[in-house]
Amino acid sequence: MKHTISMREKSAKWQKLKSIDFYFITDSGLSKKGILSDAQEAINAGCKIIQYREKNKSQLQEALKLKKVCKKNGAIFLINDDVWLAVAADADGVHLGQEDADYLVARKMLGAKIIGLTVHNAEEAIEAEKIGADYVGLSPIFMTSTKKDAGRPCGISMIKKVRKNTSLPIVAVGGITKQNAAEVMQAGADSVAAISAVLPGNVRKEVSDFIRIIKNSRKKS
Ligand code: TZP
Ligand code: MG
Repeated sequence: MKHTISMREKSAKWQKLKSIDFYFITDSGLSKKGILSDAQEAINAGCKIIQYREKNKSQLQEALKLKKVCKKNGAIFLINDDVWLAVAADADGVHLGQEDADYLVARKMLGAKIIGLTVHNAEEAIEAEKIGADYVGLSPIFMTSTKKDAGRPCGISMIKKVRKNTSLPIVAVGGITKQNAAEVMQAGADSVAAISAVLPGNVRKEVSDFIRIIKNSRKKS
């Protein structure tokens, strides 16, 4: 059953998250020029959201520098996993996996800031909407070697299923490339995130290509 649009969904936050096109996630391991440069290049290409994801080494000083890059350019700045770091850096929000911080505790700490949740199926997406998450990161869509514990690929069919069951913005993640991005969007994703497909290449060019593909696929659907 397709969800009807509620007042909440029409909020500025919802609309902003629905229209972000390409969602950039930092990865210092794959980066050639460093994550600050990567984020700036992604933003220069038109990216409107940056997630700081540095497993085991998230640092306040680096987060603050990244936030400065985002704020200067009007991009949303999120932090992966670490709610305390998000509070300390006054980020725009966090992205949490199913096994990360408790959602309700995070919501208490972050108030109206953005909380995105990783989901793997329609049931988790329905629950994410029920508890008040702002978007879902559906993953992994395809095989990925970037996140070792990403689990089994859920495929294009799961994007369609999740789309039918939630009106939350859907960010598709995991194994996304310029070759499959249009199909992913047409299946019902609102945006895509890709790491290995943009790093360590020419970030500005790769992100710009993705955004063009995403915008074109929106026109067709
Ligand atoms: N979350 C689920 S899969 C993934 C993350 C961060 C890794 C995506 O990397 P890639 O290289 O785009 O498959
Ligand atoms: Mg996590």
